[in-house]
Amino acid sequence: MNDNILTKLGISTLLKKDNLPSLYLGDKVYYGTGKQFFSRSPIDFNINAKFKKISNSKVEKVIDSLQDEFQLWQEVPAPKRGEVVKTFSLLVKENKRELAFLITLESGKIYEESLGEVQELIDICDFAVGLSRQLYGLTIASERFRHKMLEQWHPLGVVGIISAFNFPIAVWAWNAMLALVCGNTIIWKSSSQTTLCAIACHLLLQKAIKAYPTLPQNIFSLILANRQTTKSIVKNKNIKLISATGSVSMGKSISPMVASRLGRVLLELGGNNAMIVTNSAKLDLALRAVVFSSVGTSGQRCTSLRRLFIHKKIYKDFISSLVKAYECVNIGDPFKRKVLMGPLVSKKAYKNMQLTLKKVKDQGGKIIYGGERIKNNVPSGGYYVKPALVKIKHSAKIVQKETFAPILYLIEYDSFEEVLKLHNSVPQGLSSSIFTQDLKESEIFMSSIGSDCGITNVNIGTSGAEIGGAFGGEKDTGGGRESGSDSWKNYMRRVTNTINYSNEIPLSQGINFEL
Ligand code: UN1
Repeated sequence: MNDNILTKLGISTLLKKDNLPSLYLGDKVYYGTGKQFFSRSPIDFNINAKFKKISNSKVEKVIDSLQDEFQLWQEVPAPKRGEVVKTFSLLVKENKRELAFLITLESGKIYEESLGEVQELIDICDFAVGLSRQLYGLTIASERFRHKMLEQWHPLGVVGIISAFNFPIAVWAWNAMLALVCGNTIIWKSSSQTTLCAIACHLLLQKAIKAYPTLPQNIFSLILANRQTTKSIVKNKNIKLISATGSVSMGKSISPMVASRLGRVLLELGGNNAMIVTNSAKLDLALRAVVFSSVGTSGQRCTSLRRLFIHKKIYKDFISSLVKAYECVNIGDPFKRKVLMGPLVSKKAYKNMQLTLKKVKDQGGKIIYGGERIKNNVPSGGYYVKPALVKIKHSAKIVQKETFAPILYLIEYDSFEEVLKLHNSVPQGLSSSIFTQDLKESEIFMSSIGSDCGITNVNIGTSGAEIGGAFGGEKDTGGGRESGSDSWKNYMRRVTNTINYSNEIPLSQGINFEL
């Protein structure tokens, strides 16, 4: 590991006997004393960081103090809160390469994509800074004489953010930067795979708030924890909103816990994203979009392309171009220039991929390219695979499932009506795309009778969304929306006010209630 980078980011000074703190609140750090856990780099399986489990009582205390600090932070004017985000963003810009290094080291995504991820964080900061002057409500016409109705948006309280390994800092920032300008305090449970990324961001954020010594200082905390500790966070009544990114099963397990205490959840769960390549599509563009969407981040984005519907007139030719393109994908050390695909995140991810490919065969599918592990010309220890192309019937059970790996199902279609039905027939509903030059097809695809996903693209791939739009999806994807548009409303509570400036006290609905 590059020690200079850890020193520059202030992480080295925290290392105590090979142990890093598991809990952070503002400037304070707490070392765990329980079971030890490690994070390993997917590149070569070397250990990056070691931690010990922190006690639940410590975590509860931190949440209590976030609750106290919230009382102060909510009163700081929103544009002032935005200034803290602006300062943080400048610090991130200064450390862009260092943060990208940590992302690649801990997630295994290629360095170029990691730079893109840091940029995504910077972009959402810009968005949040602008937003800090635009937290507006409506005024509503009252039915009563000389009455006024209006809506205000107030801060919520402590917000809990659970983030995944594949976007260790950008997806956290989608939530955290909005939650902060909205006046909330934050507890962040980062993926235990990407702990150094999380510590680095926490320390930069801490540096940013320190630049404003008169403002409350302990408004964000970070916890590096296992499942047990996560549960205790999710169940804590002081946390007003839990925003979680991860698998469908994770969402299904935490959602009832939050519901049982009538808290709020914002879920961004799995996708089973599809693209339709019609016979009018510009095939060279479609091909490039398919490759980035299916192979980018080693097929480990929630927006990764998993199902590809190809019109029967172009099916054969398109597939042979696709195989050729896949053959050109350089797989290996994600730090190396020209490498387009790094390793899978873990042995478990590799095993899942192989299990899925076995099921593919059992269910009548045929692997026409890739799927196997590569051991030559790649760092030893990591799980490097060739991305797989699979011919299979859409009715095969395995196609309904999201496997977080580079496996692309190829399905031939004939009629547009038929393909739309197939497209929507899976349990998940995150991202979708169509390549067509036919206006009617693209309009239908985007309409209410078209794709049932939260993200519906025309002539671009399924992955790589910009921060300006609301991000999220329907059905098993969880229904949450994060990032742009009016997603900020998730992090605030709405208040309806009715004001009487008349000399009477009329009741609504014309009710007469004279004494
Ligand atoms: C994710 O994989 O959880 O749209 C998020 C994209 C990225 C974000 C992915 N901007 O692919």
